[in-house]
Amino acid sequence: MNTSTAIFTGSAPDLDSCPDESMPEFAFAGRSNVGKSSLLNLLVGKRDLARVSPTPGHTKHLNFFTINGRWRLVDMPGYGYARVKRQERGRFSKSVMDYLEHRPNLQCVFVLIDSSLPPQDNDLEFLEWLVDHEVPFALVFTKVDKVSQPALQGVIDAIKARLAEWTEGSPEIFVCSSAERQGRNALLGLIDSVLEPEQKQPMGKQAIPRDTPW
Ligand SMILES: Nc1nc2c(ncn2[C@@H]2O[C@H](COP(=O)(O)OP(=O)(O)O)[C@@H](O)[C@H]2O)c(=O)[nH]1
Ligand SMILES: [Mg+2]
Repeated sequence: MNTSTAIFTGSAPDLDSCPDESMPEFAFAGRSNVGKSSLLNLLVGKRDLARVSPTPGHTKHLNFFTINGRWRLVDMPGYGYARVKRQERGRFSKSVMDYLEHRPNLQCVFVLIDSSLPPQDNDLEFLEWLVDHEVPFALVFTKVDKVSQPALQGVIDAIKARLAEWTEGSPEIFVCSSAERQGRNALLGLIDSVLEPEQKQPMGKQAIPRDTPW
Protein backbone atom coordinates (compact mmCIF):
# COMPACT_ATOMS: atom_id res chain seq x y z
CA MET A 1 0.00 0.00 0.00
CA ASN A 2 1.14 3.53 -0.71
CA THR A 3 0.55 6.18 1.89
CA SER A 4 0.07 8.99 -0.56
CA THR A 5 -1.43 11.48 1.88
CA ALA A 6 -1.08 11.73 5.63
CA ILE A 7 -2.75 14.65 7.34
CA PHE A 8 -2.78 15.57 11.00
CA THR A 9 -6.46 15.54 11.85
CA GLY A 10 -6.53 16.60 15.47
CA SER A 11 -5.53 16.00 19.02
CA ALA A 12 -7.95 14.72 21.66
CA PRO A 13 -7.50 14.80 25.44
CA ASP A 14 -10.32 12.27 25.91
CA LEU A 15 -12.70 9.96 24.08
CA ASP A 16 -15.43 12.60 23.73
CA SER A 17 -13.08 14.92 21.86
CA CYS A 18 -12.05 12.34 19.24
CA PRO A 19 -12.87 12.92 15.56
CA ASP A 20 -15.99 11.32 14.07
CA GLU A 21 -16.10 7.54 13.83
CA SER A 22 -16.34 7.35 10.06
CA MET A 23 -12.92 5.85 9.32
CA PRO A 24 -11.19 2.66 10.45
CA GLU A 25 -8.48 3.41 13.00
CA PHE A 26 -5.22 1.72 13.95
CA ALA A 27 -3.66 2.85 17.20
CA PHE A 28 -0.06 2.85 18.37
CA ALA A 29 0.43 2.18 22.06
CA GLY A 30 3.42 1.51 24.24
CA ARG A 31 5.76 2.91 26.82
CA SER A 32 7.06 6.42 26.45
CA ASN A 33 10.17 6.42 24.29
CA VAL A 34 9.46 3.00 22.74
CA GLY A 35 9.40 4.55 19.27
CA LYS A 36 5.70 5.18 18.52
CA SER A 37 6.09 8.50 16.78
CA SER A 38 9.15 7.32 14.84
CA LEU A 39 7.32 4.27 13.57
CA LEU A 40 4.28 6.30 12.63
CA ASN A 41 6.50 8.61 10.60
CA LEU A 42 8.11 5.60 8.94
CA LEU A 43 4.73 4.17 7.99
CA VAL A 44 3.54 7.36 6.36
CA GLY A 45 6.91 8.13 4.81
CA LYS A 46 7.31 11.52 6.46
CA ARG A 47 10.14 12.54 8.67
CA ASP A 48 8.19 14.68 11.08
CA LEU A 49 4.44 14.12 10.87
CA ALA A 50 4.30 12.80 14.42
CA ARG A 51 6.69 14.56 16.72
CA VAL A 52 9.62 12.39 17.75
CA SER A 53 9.99 13.56 21.26
CA PRO A 54 13.37 14.19 22.81
CA THR A 55 11.49 14.35 26.15
CA PRO A 56 9.84 11.06 27.06
CA GLY A 57 6.31 11.36 28.40
CA HIS A 58 5.66 14.41 26.28
CA THR A 59 2.59 13.38 24.27
CA LYS A 60 -0.44 13.45 26.53
CA HIS A 61 -3.20 13.50 23.92
CA LEU A 62 -4.47 11.07 21.34
CA ASN A 63 -3.18 12.35 18.01
CA PHE A 64 -5.10 11.43 14.85
CA PHE A 65 -3.63 11.24 11.34
CA THR A 66 -5.81 10.57 8.30
CA ILE A 67 -4.09 8.43 5.66
CA ASN A 68 -5.14 8.46 1.99
CA GLY A 69 -8.39 10.12 3.09
CA ARG A 70 -9.63 6.69 4.14
CA TRP A 71 -8.23 5.48 7.42
CA ARG A 72 -6.46 6.82 10.47
CA LEU A 73 -3.40 6.20 12.57
CA VAL A 74 -3.64 7.19 16.22
CA ASP A 75 -0.53 8.08 18.21
CA MET A 76 -1.39 7.46 21.86
CA PRO A 77 0.10 8.82 25.07
CA GLY A 78 2.89 6.59 26.31
CA TYR A 79 2.67 4.86 29.64
CA GLY A 80 5.13 4.27 32.37
CA TYR A 81 7.53 7.14 32.21
CA ALA A 82 8.57 7.83 35.78
CA ARG A 83 9.29 11.53 35.39
CA VAL A 84 5.76 12.39 34.35
CA LYS A 85 3.98 13.96 37.32
CA ARG A 86 2.44 11.33 39.54
CA GLN A 87 -1.18 12.33 38.95
CA GLU A 88 -0.64 12.18 35.19
CA ARG A 89 1.18 8.88 35.27
CA GLY A 90 -1.56 6.54 36.41
CA ARG A 91 -1.31 2.97 35.33
CA PHE A 92 -2.27 3.86 31.81
CA SER A 93 -3.89 7.12 30.92
CA LYS A 94 -7.67 7.19 31.27
CA SER A 95 -8.00 8.61 27.78
CA VAL A 96 -6.11 5.60 26.39
CA MET A 97 -8.22 3.07 28.27
CA ASP A 98 -11.50 4.81 27.34
CA TYR A 99 -10.48 4.98 23.71
CA LEU A 100 -9.39 1.34 23.56
CA GLU A 101 -12.50 0.06 25.27
CA HIS A 102 -15.15 2.19 23.61
CA ARG A 103 -14.02 3.34 20.17
CA PRO A 104 -16.22 1.43 17.69
CA ASN A 105 -14.06 2.10 14.61
CA LEU A 106 -10.82 0.90 16.25
CA GLN A 107 -9.56 -2.04 14.21
CA CYS A 108 -6.31 -2.99 15.88
CA VAL A 109 -3.89 -1.69 18.49
CA PHE A 110 -0.24 -2.05 17.67
CA VAL A 111 1.48 -2.58 21.01
CA LEU A 112 5.07 -1.44 20.65
CA ILE A 113 7.64 -3.20 22.78
CA ASP A 114 11.27 -2.13 23.02
CA SER A 115 13.31 -5.14 21.93
CA SER A 116 16.43 -3.77 23.63
CA LEU A 117 14.91 -4.17 27.10
CA PRO A 118 13.79 -7.24 29.03
CA PRO A 119 9.99 -7.50 29.32
CA GLN A 120 8.78 -4.57 31.39
CA ASP A 121 6.07 -4.89 34.03
CA ASN A 122 3.98 -2.11 32.54
CA ASP A 123 4.07 -3.70 29.07
CA LEU A 124 2.88 -6.98 30.56
CA GLU A 125 0.16 -5.24 32.57
CA PHE A 126 -1.00 -3.44 29.46
CA LEU A 127 -1.15 -6.68 27.45
CA GLU A 128 -3.10 -8.38 30.20
CA TRP A 129 -5.51 -5.45 30.26
CA LEU A 130 -6.03 -5.72 26.47
CA VAL A 131 -6.72 -9.44 26.74
CA ASP A 132 -9.12 -8.88 29.64
CA HIS A 133 -10.98 -6.19 27.69
CA GLU A 134 -10.99 -8.13 24.42
CA VAL A 135 -9.24 -5.39 22.48
CA PRO A 136 -7.70 -6.67 19.23
CA PHE A 137 -3.96 -6.13 19.16
CA ALA A 138 -0.70 -7.02 17.40
CA LEU A 139 2.81 -6.92 18.88
CA VAL A 140 5.47 -4.71 17.34
CA PHE A 141 9.04 -5.12 18.58
CA THR A 142 10.84 -1.82 18.01
CA LYS A 143 14.50 -0.74 17.73
CA VAL A 144 15.61 -4.15 16.49
CA ASP A 145 18.73 -2.44 15.07
CA LYS A 146 19.96 -2.29 18.67
CA VAL A 147 19.84 -6.04 19.43
CA SER A 148 21.24 -9.30 18.14
CA GLN A 149 18.92 -11.84 16.59
CA PRO A 150 19.17 -14.26 19.57
CA ALA A 151 18.48 -11.44 22.03
CA LEU A 152 15.45 -10.36 19.99
CA GLN A 153 14.16 -13.92 19.92
CA GLY A 154 14.62 -14.12 23.68
CA VAL A 155 12.49 -11.03 24.26
CA ILE A 156 9.79 -12.25 21.86
CA ASP A 157 9.69 -15.68 23.52
CA ALA A 158 9.48 -14.15 26.98
CA ILE A 159 6.51 -11.97 26.02
CA LYS A 160 4.78 -14.86 24.25
CA ALA A 161 5.23 -17.06 27.32
CA ARG A 162 3.52 -14.46 29.51
CA LEU A 163 0.70 -13.94 27.02
CA ALA A 164 0.10 -17.68 26.96
CA GLU A 165 -0.82 -17.40 30.65
CA TRP A 166 -3.78 -15.20 29.73
CA THR A 167 -4.99 -16.33 26.33
CA GLU A 168 -4.79 -19.31 24.02
CA GLY A 169 -4.49 -17.24 20.87
CA SER A 170 -1.26 -15.74 19.61
CA PRO A 171 -1.09 -12.22 18.18
CA GLU A 172 0.56 -11.20 14.94
CA ILE A 173 4.17 -10.23 15.60
CA PHE A 174 6.17 -7.59 13.75
CA VAL A 175 9.80 -6.60 14.13
CA CYS A 176 10.68 -3.03 13.21
CA SER A 177 13.45 -0.52 13.13
CA SER A 178 12.59 3.04 12.28
CA ALA A 179 16.31 3.77 12.22
CA GLU A 180 16.85 1.19 9.47
CA ARG A 181 13.41 1.54 7.89
CA GLN A 182 12.55 -2.08 8.64
CA GLY A 183 9.03 -3.44 9.11
CA ARG A 184 7.06 -0.85 7.17
CA ASN A 185 5.69 -3.14 4.48
CA ALA A 186 4.66 -5.86 6.90
CA LEU A 187 2.71 -3.42 9.07
CA LEU A 188 1.06 -1.78 6.09
CA GLY A 189 0.23 -5.28 4.85
CA LEU A 190 -1.77 -6.04 7.97
CA ILE A 191 -3.58 -2.72 7.72
CA ASP A 192 -4.31 -3.42 4.06
CA SER A 193 -5.74 -6.84 4.83
CA VAL A 194 -8.19 -5.25 7.26
CA LEU A 195 -9.10 -2.40 4.90
CA GLU A 196 -9.44 -4.57 1.79
CA PRO A 197 -11.38 -7.55 3.06
CA GLU A 198 -12.05 -8.99 -0.37
CA GLN A 199 -8.34 -9.80 -0.68
CA LYS A 200 -8.14 -12.22 2.23
CA GLN A 201 -10.21 -11.75 5.28
CA PRO A 202 -13.83 -11.17 6.06
CA MET A 203 -15.02 -7.63 6.56
CA GLY A 204 -13.48 -5.12 8.91
CA LYS A 205 -13.30 -6.11 12.51
CA GLN A 206 -14.17 -9.69 11.76
CA ALA A 207 -10.61 -9.93 10.50
CA ILE A 208 -9.57 -9.29 14.09
CA PRO A 209 -12.56 -10.41 16.08
CA ARG A 210 -13.11 -8.70 19.41
CA ASP A 211 -14.33 -11.89 21.00
CA THR A 212 -11.10 -13.70 20.20
CA PRO A 213 -8.33 -11.73 21.88
CA TRP A 214 -5.74 -14.19 20.71
N1 LIG B 1 18.06 2.91 17.49
C1 LIG B 1 16.78 3.24 17.30
N2 LIG B 1 16.26 4.31 17.96
C2 LIG B 1 14.96 4.62 17.75
C3 LIG B 1 14.13 3.84 16.89
N3 LIG B 1 12.88 4.37 16.94
C4 LIG B 1 12.93 5.43 17.76
N4 LIG B 1 14.17 5.59 18.26
C5 LIG B 1 14.61 6.66 19.19
O1 LIG B 1 13.92 6.49 20.43
C6 LIG B 1 13.55 7.77 20.97
C7 LIG B 1 12.04 7.83 21.20
O2 LIG B 1 11.37 7.76 19.95
P1 LIG B 1 9.87 8.30 19.79
O3 LIG B 1 9.44 7.90 18.43
O4 LIG B 1 9.76 9.74 20.16
O5 LIG B 1 9.13 7.42 20.90
P2 LIG B 1 7.66 7.60 21.53
O6 LIG B 1 7.85 8.32 22.82
O7 LIG B 1 7.17 6.20 21.76
O8 LIG B 1 6.84 8.34 20.52
C8 LIG B 1 14.04 8.81 19.98
O9 LIG B 1 15.29 9.27 20.44
C9 LIG B 1 14.20 8.03 18.69
O10 LIG B 1 15.17 8.58 17.83
C10 LIG B 1 14.73 2.71 16.19
O11 LIG B 1 14.10 1.99 15.42
N5 LIG B 1 16.04 2.47 16.45
MG1 LIG C 1 5.72 10.04 20.68
